[in-house]
Amino acid sequence: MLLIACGGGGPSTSDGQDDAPGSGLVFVVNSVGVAERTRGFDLDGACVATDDCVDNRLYQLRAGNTEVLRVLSESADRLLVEIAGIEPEPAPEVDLVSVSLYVGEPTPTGGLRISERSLLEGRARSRALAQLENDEISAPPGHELELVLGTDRDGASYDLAFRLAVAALQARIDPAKARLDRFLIGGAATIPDLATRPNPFCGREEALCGRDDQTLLDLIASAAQPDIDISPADGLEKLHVNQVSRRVSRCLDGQGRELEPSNAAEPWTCALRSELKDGYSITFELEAHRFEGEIE
Ligand SMILES: [Ca+2]
Ligand SMILES: [Ca+2]
Repeated sequence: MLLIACGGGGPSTSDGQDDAPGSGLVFVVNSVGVAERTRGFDLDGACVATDDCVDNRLYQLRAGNTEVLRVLSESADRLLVEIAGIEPEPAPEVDLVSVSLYVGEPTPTGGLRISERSLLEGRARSRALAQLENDEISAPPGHELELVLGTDRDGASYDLAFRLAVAALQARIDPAKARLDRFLIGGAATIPDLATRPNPFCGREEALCGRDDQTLLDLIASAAQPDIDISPADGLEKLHVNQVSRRVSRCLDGQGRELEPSNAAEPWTCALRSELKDGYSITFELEAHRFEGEIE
């Protein structure tokens, strides 16, 4: 007897969306950085020239890649990628799977525990429904993903993380399912998220620090304008940075109307206005290998 049927129909399939965190294939990210300008996804369906549709406006943050790798290697926590819902052989031609991102915290026994901060109601906060076809995993733009590249020195909060809107991903999984390579995660780092994150490079990589108390948005807006018009698509918001204070000094909505700061003495608080929703495209390039230890 070769098969024992379970129930009346064919074998049931899973897209992994309801699987318990840590029960799928877990990989540890061993390399991450911002990708070159031409690598990534077409997030907005628009092209700047023929065959130039990829959106990766923040590619210049590549200048911080060495620092990002240092933070990743020095942190005790691990960035984990889980793929759940892979069907056993013979695999269907197109297999729906779930890709989740977590922070793994070390346990005394050498294993990892999925951080509570990565979970919401028992599931990954950062999760995408993807397709697996010919060893290629892909999820089109449209997800909300948080990519935590490093935890801060006291472990209290993440200081090197990006929350990406309209996010997409792709990766190649080797046939032995031991590695993920050609792995890209792209999306729009939004104004409200960047405006609340301190510039992680201050005190570490001075070329990427305008002043000590600036936010990541202050750094980015001094070199680039948002390029991804997020709902409602009403035109791109604009930010001005004061060259003396090195902080955001004016915010304009998609129609070019000025948004007043909530605190007139702190002009950069205009970037905290709830009307601002647009973002800056960015692509991260990762490599990950299968985690062989225990997930608790
Ligand atoms: Ca595009
Ligand atoms: Ca807009």
